[in-house]
Amino acid sequence: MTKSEALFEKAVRLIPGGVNSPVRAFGSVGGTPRFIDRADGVFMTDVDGNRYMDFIGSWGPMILGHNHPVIREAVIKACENGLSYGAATEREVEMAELMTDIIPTLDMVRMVNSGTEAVMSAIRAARGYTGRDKIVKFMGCYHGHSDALLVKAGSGVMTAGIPDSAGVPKGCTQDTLSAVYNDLDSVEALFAQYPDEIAAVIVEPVAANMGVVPPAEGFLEGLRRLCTQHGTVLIFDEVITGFRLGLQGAQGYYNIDADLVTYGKIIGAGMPVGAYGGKREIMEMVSPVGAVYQAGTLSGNPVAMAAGIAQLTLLKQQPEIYDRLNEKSDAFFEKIREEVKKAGYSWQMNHVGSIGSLFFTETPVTNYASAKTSDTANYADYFRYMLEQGIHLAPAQFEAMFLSAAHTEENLEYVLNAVRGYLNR
Ligand code: HOZ
Repeated sequence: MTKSEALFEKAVRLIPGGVNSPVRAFGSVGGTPRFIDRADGVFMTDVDGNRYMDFIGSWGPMILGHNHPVIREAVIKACENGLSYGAATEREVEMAELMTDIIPTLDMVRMVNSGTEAVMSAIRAARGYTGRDKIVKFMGCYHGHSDALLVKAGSGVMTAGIPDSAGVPKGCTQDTLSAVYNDLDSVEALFAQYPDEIAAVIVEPVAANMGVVPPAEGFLEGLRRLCTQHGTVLIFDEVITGFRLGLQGAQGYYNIDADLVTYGKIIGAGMPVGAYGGKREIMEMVSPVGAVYQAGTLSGNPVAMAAGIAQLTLLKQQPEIYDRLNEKSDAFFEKIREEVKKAGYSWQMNHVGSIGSLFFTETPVTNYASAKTSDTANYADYFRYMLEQGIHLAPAQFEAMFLSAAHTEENLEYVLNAVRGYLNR
């Protein structure tokens, strides 16, 4: 028995499913999750000493690779001054200044501890601002595990095939309306049905929790137009795309301004951090200025801020990192597409910037319904093959593959060879 197997056996007795987040359990791909001991650059090493080239990247934040020396040093230095005060710090102001400088639509920003928290707080702010209750979300988009958003959600919920989570009272989701991603008509229909009732439309500008699904041309522009027309707050959930598609995230990449934006782990360089921010008149609804209550002892934690500031500063100083990363990723994903085609398959390779997903379906994947046509057993087979080659992909079809600035051409060539190997077995 390997150490990972022994740990998993023990873990399932102590932790639901043996994991602290469902997707880690390998439930849809089979086998035992690898218990990771350490990570450096593009490699993760498990407790048995096996090394894997990592394409999870902690679900996004490791855009510079694991254990980056600048971030590590910033964290160690911050730890020397204590771990948490529950009081205001200079670093929080520095972080807010950094983010609002980089992102033109952020007049103000509030730190929280995760993407889930960021989203539920942004929605509360939008509801407080508009005095309306209803929100529109898109099927297959995932905005964390808060009650109101677990309606036809992506990520682990989609992998588990659960349309709505148990334990969520009906009252919590009665104001959550579902639309079809990339289908403006479905959004227009909801506005027609509930004129003057919709507080917010929340969207992952690039859906990355039903696998990667890019926005169709005009989709995000259409959402912007409809929200402006109806006095509705447009929320971009940039937990995955923020500081990943470019310094200004999807807003910059697609040149669309949202009213509120939510961020997650990438702004903490992997530490538990999230944030929401946007227009001053909405953010000034948040307490202690306004009547929308939201709080947190660990929000703006000094160590987490040190990590995030180090990562964002580095990215701000070297924006060319994004050009190189996006170019390299584009070429890599296109080569996978070519290999798949050459091998005689019609599978779909979706990608934007440094995130991508291979879907095992002939149907173009543009929304929740088409993503679900992917043969997940085939994905599981592919995942296991790649793991045997020392390549750690996301252990579920409906997640993204994340590339980082640390992945070299040589690393990617190794992966392409493995893909070829899989296709020609
Ligand atoms: N899709 C999730 C990240 N956005 C996967 C990570 C998790 O749930 O643990």
